[in-house]
Amino acid sequence: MAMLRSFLLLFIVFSMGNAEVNLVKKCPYGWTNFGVRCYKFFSQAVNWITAEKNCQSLDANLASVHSKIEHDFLLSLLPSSSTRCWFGTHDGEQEGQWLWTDGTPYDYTYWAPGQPDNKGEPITENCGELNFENKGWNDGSCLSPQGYICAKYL
Ligand SMILES: [Ca+2]
Ligand SMILES: [Ca+2]
Repeated sequence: MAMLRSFLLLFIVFSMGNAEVNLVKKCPYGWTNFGVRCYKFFSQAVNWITAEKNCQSLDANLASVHSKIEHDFLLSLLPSSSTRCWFGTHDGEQEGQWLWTDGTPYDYTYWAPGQPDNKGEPITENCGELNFENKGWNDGSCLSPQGYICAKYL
């Protein structure tokens, strides 16, 4: 009986331990939590595909956006109100078909007025840029160097 009680006690202690681990799931140092994901702005200016690859090397993707609240949260990570940066949308597969690199549904947009315009010759614009003229998203030339925001799940 005493042994059974010890086992029971051990079981309870271990269960509580696990529950605690789940509760204290935190973002890595330097990343900011929002909802179920962690976000970080990187100031190193690189082209869009390098930005996505850099995110992937950190077990992340360029950030996707699914609501105005999330969009405003991303802006709050930028060092200044005029900073523009790469995030996770592109229409490089098929013109006008915008996707998120993290594979989440394309259920929200916040394009700046007149964007996306796929402008620029001979290079067209296929990569998502955040905070264009403080007005919203822009499709920019994927080759231009910019900072970027990565996102990963908790
Ligand atoms: Ca395009
Ligand atoms: Ca554009």
